[in-house]
Amino acid sequence: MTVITVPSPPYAGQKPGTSGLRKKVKVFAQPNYAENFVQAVFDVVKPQPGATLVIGGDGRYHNRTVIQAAIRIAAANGYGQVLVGRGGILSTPAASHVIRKYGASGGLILSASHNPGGPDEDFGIKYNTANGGPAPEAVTEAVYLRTQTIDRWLTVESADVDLDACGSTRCGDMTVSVIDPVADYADLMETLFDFGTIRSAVKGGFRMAFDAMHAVTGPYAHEILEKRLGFPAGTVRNGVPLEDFGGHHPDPNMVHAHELFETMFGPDAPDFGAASDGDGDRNLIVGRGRFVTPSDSLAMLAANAHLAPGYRGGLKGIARSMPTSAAADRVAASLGIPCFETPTGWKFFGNLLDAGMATICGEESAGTGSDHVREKDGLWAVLLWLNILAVRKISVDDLAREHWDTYGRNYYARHDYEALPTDKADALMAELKAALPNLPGKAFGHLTVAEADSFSYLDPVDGSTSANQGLRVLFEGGSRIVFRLSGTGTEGATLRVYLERYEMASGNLEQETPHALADLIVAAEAIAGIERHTGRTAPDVVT
Ligand code: VG1
Ligand code: CO
Repeated sequence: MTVITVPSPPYAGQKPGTSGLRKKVKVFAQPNYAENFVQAVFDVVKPQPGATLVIGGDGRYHNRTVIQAAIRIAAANGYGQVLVGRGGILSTPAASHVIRKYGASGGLILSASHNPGGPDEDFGIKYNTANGGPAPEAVTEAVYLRTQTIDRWLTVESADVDLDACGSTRCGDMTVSVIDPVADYADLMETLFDFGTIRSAVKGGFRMAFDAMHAVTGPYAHEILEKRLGFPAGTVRNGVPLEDFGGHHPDPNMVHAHELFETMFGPDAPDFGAASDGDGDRNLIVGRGRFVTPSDSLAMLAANAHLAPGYRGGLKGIARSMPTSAAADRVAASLGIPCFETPTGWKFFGNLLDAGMATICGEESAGTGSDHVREKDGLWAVLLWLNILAVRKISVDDLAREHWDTYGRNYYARHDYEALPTDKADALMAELKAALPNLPGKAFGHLTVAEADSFSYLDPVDGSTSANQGLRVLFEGGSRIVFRLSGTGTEGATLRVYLERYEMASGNLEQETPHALADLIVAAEAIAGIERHTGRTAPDVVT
């Protein structure tokens, strides 16, 4: 095998964000851009000769081009085997499972998740380590440093691999195996959930609608929901992955999955509605006439997980990202298990899961998962919901009400201000950070600030610290506002404002969320001066 060295100057700005490197396709398509990044990853992780690498993506535009390049670069860097999903497809959780199942040293996941796709839209590359999880900060930081000094990438002379047929072929001295992207993952789901009981519910007339949003979960949902669980054909909507997701944002929320919402709030709503995002790691849960916030979903799943075979032994702990509501904390307290609060991004759950300290994790951004893989997992959450509903024979709405009657209700919303000029967003955050020490004791309407800080996380497993993970304003009585800048956007800055208000079980559990949060919305403006800094008077997206 002749290794070819391609000279290549570094590119600025190849800094992985919350979940890998995300840029416009036009940026990634520049000569050497993706190659430099992939080579920088290999330079940092230094694969053992003969190691296995998993490659897969969400099927978006540019996926196949980067996969072909990455295969050749892997061969030149001494990998012994690449496992790649047929069609270049692997959902993020499926990739995590494949890495673990086949003992790979790591994997490349090509995705920009919920961001739109197509020639003028977004692309992304993320490296996952041998545990199947996103590389921790120490690795992503080292990769970034490497991209700044890189001066070459390695490749081999080899024809493109036929990605559309399962089977093995050679690239240099390396074996490339094109694998069924769905089978391993679907089999794993059967070990965790009671498919028999769900099938019986379906036979008994239980109906659902699943919106795959023309993204990666289509083939997984067809196989699992329609084939293995017996839901009728047509249960899965928009089930064919498209390179541009049909021109939509594959983001499962009220804004981008509005058709599903219309179905679920309409006259002929089925029992259960769900959707997933571009790369299959997020989930949207909506019952007939009842939207379940992701924070509530985490709490409700944790409270009922023991009803599924994979979790019959109970949970070791729960972990949630800091901006996620405290609903799960109350469940953990009642189960007598620990609850961990981590920074935003799934990579921070990896150590807790590996150490057996947490079983279930979740984020307010529609991410839920468990220790079965090391990524959040959209269809997993859908199946756990189905398993619980099938066992309990209860509607989503009744389950939610029962939960709030027991634990109280955390009214919650996230307001996103997108595509802000970066300097304005930075100025807002800097000014707010400087003002935090003066906030305690101040009143905003009848909300009084109890504490205010910049969230810093001390990882209890490896002792590492991650500072500047969001600005928190905590009010007396348990209400809270969090301010943070997104680390996944590709255009300017996105300000996220997270609003949470706790209402005890004996309180008013029947309010509309915007009404329940009205005081907090006013306080957020008074505290941060969003309009003064950005000129914006309302968020672009409310989830
Ligand atoms: C967002 C979410 C975060 C999630 C991340 C990756 O990050 O807020 O909770 O882990 O996306 O999810 P940010 O930095 O933009 O707030 V995904 O489905 O895009 O891989
Ligand atoms: Co995603």
